[in-house]
Amino acid sequence: MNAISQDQLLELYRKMATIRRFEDRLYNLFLQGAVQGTLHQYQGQEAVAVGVCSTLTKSDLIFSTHRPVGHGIAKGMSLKGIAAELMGKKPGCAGGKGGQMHLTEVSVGMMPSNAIVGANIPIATGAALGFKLRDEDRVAVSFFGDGAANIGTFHEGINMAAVKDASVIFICENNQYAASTHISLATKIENIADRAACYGIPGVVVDGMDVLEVRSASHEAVERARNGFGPTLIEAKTYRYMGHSRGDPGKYRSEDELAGWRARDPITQFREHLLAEGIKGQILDSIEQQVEAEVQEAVEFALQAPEPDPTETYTHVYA
Ligand SMILES: Cc1ncc(C[n+]2csc(CCOP(=O)(O)OP(=O)(O)O)c2C)c(N)n1
Ligand SMILES: [Mg+2]
Repeated sequence: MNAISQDQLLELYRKMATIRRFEDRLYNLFLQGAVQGTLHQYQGQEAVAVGVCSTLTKSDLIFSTHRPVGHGIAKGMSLKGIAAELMGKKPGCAGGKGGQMHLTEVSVGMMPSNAIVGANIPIATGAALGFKLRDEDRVAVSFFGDGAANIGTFHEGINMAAVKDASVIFICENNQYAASTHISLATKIENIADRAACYGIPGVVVDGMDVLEVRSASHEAVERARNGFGPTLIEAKTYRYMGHSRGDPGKYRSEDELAGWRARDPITQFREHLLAEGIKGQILDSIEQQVEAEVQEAVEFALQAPEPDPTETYTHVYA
């Protein structure tokens, strides 16, 4: 892919650091009772959202899941809007009525995230078919998990996109588990990306802990899609550090397994890469301080924000 500037490298670092810091903070806020509902956290998977979204423009659309915070931040959502949404507050991105699984900011291309596993795959395909009909130079990205790859919509959505050469990129974040079920109990093949062959499209496996590798594969897929050659299925091998949702202590996996993945942490690894490239540690430290301040500001904003007005209970309800 084309060369990457130092500013772009630092932006990848900033985005990954923001997701990590924000998610860690949300965990504490949840324990303090400030977050409404549950939390599905993204720590460990940052390189996937950031690598992919760094290859998109603002007008490209992403379709996320029950684990959308990292995707939203990577696509440019306001931290204040996310924080307030998770706390059920009025200035939240969905008016405080959607909660953690329903993040959206259409103006930056973050379509409403969908908690029904696999559901966004045909929806992203539909969006891309819409771009084609309107002759728009845009791509749609569907993020989904390894569990979603065994849902019928995976087959229907990808097959339709392939047949129509729709400008959509399918990103399977294989974090090894669907809730407590290890992938080996649900999927007989080694690589989900191999299924791409059934649809006649490219399938690529990437190291989901390496932001530059994800970015490079995504760049190629986006170029292909923009030039009318249709979809690509990218499988990013990754890991979630936290339990599936906040009530899950993750007893179904070993400490050793977790430690092995943490040793390949996407942010630590990338920091080492940047230092080796000659970028000064102070620059990275100062980015982390800025990130900390930005997260703090968003959290304070959300804590102090008003709750939705009870008279709005039935607005945005369609029946
Ligand atoms: C159709 C459907 N079935 C079951 C669920 C309950 N559920 C929520 S998340 C999840 C696991 C999803 O695993 P995966 O697709 O690998 O995503 P991950 O949680 O690992 O990000 C399940 C079974 C659901 N939300 N939707
Ligand atoms: Mg999974």
